[in-house]
Amino acid sequence: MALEAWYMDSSDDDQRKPHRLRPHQPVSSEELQKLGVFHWRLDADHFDSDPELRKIREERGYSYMDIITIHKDTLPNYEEKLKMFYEEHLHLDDEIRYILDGQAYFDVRDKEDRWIRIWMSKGDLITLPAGIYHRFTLDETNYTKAMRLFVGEPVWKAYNRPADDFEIRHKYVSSLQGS
Ligand code: KMT
Ligand code: NI
Repeated sequence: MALEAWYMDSSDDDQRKPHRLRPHQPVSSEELQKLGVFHWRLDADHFDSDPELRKIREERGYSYMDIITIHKDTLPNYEEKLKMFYEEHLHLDDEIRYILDGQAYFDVRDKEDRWIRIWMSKGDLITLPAGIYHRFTLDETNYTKAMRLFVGEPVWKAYNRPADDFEIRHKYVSSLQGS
């Protein structure tokens, strides 16, 4: 199953709304792959015994995992964290998220610095490459449960834009050349 993704409008209306450009401009999985964004569709009802997930984790070295429930009643400092997640930022490592329940949006910048909105729902696993500018928001349902995966000991540190001087950012930008 393909992911649903589209270019965003620039209205500063509620971040939880879809913000589809008019006319709608969808973005394909191939285009996302060129940005280094990869996607799998898995069986979230059986994530704890899913051989496909086990294989991905083994092959890619995702030794660490935890589960975060993003909802006002379960997440400490909910409002503050959501605000943080929606600040445009990058990480020095890949960001790997697997939606176990509910839904949410990940926004990533394309090569021309335009926002692409990726709609993630139950069963979607995504990897965002180290150095890509991105942000996260709940949608209008205001709830998601996500598995966070990481290679080794997790580092959640986010660097808000501008963070152009990091080597990983240079590396990421050069990886886009010619693709
Ligand atoms: C990040 O760094 O963008 C996040 O951790 C997003 C929230 S986790 C579903
Ligand atoms: Ni992030």
